[in-house]
Amino acid sequence: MTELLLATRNAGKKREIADSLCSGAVLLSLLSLDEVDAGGEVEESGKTFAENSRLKADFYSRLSGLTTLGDDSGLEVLALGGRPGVRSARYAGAGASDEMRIEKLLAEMKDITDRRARFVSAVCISRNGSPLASFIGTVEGEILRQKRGNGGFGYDPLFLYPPLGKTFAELSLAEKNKISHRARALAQAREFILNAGLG
Ligand code: ITT
Repeated sequence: MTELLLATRNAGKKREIADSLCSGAVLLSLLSLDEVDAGGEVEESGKTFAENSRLKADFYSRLSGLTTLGDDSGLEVLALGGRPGVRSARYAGAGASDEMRIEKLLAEMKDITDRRARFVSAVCISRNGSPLASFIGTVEGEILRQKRGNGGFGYDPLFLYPPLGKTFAELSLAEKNKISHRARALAQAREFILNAGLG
C-alpha cells in the first residue's frame, strides 16, 4: 500500500484529511509528522495559501523521502480585506489558542455589519522536494457574533454556513467533509491520487 505523509501538526486537519482521502477506491497508508521523524520544521514564509502548502509538502517530502500532502488554509473576512488569511494560525500571536483567536476576531469585528467570509484550503502533493499537483477549495459563509457548537476546530464555532443554517462546529465530521473548503480541495486530490496510481 502506498504511504502518504500528512505534513501537518494540526489534529483537526489530520482527522478531516484522513476521513476525506481514505474512502472508496483510494488505498493509502497515512502517516503523520508525529510518526515520521522528519527532522526539521518548515518556515511558512509564503504570501499565499498555495505557496505555503507547497513549502510544507516540498520540505517534508524531501526530509522524509515519502510522498507528502501539505494543507495550508485559513479564514478570509471580506470587510477585513481578506485577513486573517495566511496568518490565520498566527492571528493572535505565537502560542495563542483557538479561543484567543476567536475572541480577537469578535473584538475586531464588533462594529462591522458586513459579516461575509470564506475558508480557503490549498493542498499540495510533493515527492522528493518537488510538487506533483496542487489544488484549491473554498467555502463561503458568515461570521457570527458569538460561538455556536463544539465540533471541528479553529474558527469553526464562528463560521455560519447559510445553506444549512449551522456553524461548521455544529456539523459532524462527515457533514463538514461534504462541503468544506478542505473537502473540496481533497476531492480533487483524491481524483489525482487515483488517476496517478498513487493509491
Ligand atoms: P499545520 O501548519 O501544521 O498544518 P496550522 O494550524 O498551523 O497547522 P495553517 O498554517 O494552515 O495550519 O493555519 C490554518 C489555521 O486556519 C488553523 O490553525 C485555523 O485557525 C484556521 N483554519 C483552517 N482550516 C480551518 C477549518 O476547517 N476550520 C476552522 N479553522 C480553520
